[in-house]
Amino acid sequence: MFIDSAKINVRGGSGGKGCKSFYRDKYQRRGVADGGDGGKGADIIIQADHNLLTLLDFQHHRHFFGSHGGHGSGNHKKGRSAEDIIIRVPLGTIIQDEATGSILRDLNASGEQVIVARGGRGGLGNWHRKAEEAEPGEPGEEKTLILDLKLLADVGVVGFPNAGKSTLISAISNAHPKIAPYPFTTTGPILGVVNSGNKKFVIADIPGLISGASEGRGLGDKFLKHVERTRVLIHLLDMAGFEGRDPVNDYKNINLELKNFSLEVYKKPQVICANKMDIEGADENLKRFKKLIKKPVYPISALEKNNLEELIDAVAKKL
Ligand SMILES: Nc1nc2c(ncn2[C@@H]2O[C@H](COP(=O)(O)OP(=O)(O)OP(=O)(O)O)[C@@H](O)[C@H]2O)c(=O)[nH]1
Ligand SMILES: [Mg+2]
Repeated sequence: MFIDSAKINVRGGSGGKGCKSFYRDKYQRRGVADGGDGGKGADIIIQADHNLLTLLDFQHHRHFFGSHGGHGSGNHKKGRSAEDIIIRVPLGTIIQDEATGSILRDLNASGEQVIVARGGRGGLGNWHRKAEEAEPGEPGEEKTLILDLKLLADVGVVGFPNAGKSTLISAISNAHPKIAPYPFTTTGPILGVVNSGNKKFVIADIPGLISGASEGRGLGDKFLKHVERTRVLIHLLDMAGFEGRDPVNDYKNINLELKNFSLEVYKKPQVICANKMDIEGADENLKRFKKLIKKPVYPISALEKNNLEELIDAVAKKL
């Protein structure tokens, strides 16, 4: 199961209480204030970790409460500071404060950290002249956060269901998504690494799009956000028109859905790829396609692994 968003509740630990205490020996009529300060409460920190791939853990574990700082004690002794809590999330996680809607951070580098809820300051002990009474610790910050994962891939493969996106990804990368002759086989995004000669890039297989995806048809466009941060798109077409579809219309329709989703995605450089060239009739379709669309097209057969090097080269060049 691919979970790409989660909601969590975080609260920093409260600060420890300051201490009220007086030191007195037998010669002193009035004691000397010597109550120490409270320690600081735990911060809640979110850290990006490249070993994680999903936000699945947060389905079960949603509350992260920091422990409070130690209380101060006599003889100027400061309470201990609480240990911070570190929450690990996959690279590419966007953290949003639910109450304000503001994006706290977009974690893109492994190890990058952000404090999402500060622990409270410890209260002052009565040894401070300004604090006649010992103070209580401050409460920690509390927030509800929305975590959203956008995959970080260099290349996204877009196309109609059954165009052969998963077949292509398993032919050129280390990923092996399920392949089947029915639409919407792929129900969540999948990442693969292409490693060919001196060329290396990360490629994302996303579920198929259909006309009306931007209005929620099929699996809708909810997975398209995963291509927002890619740099190049492979626009994969079933050039054989195997299911009675017309590749020229498919090409236009997918572009229309991309445009409805976001202009930025629509404007990304595309490598147009004609798949299923091993099937009869694909050649004629390709001729017609070239005549009408007038853009470079890379003919391949993902199934028979034909011309894949040429495609990888073209993608690497665009990158
Ligand atoms: N003849 C032929 N069949 C292909 C080729 N590429 C894919 N197929 C077949 O097309 C069907 C769909 O392939 P998938 O790779 O699952 O297609 P997809 O685009 O990932 O489909 P969804 O995940 O449903 O969007 C499968 O039966 C594949 O074997 C090709 O180059 N030639
Ligand atoms: Mg697929």
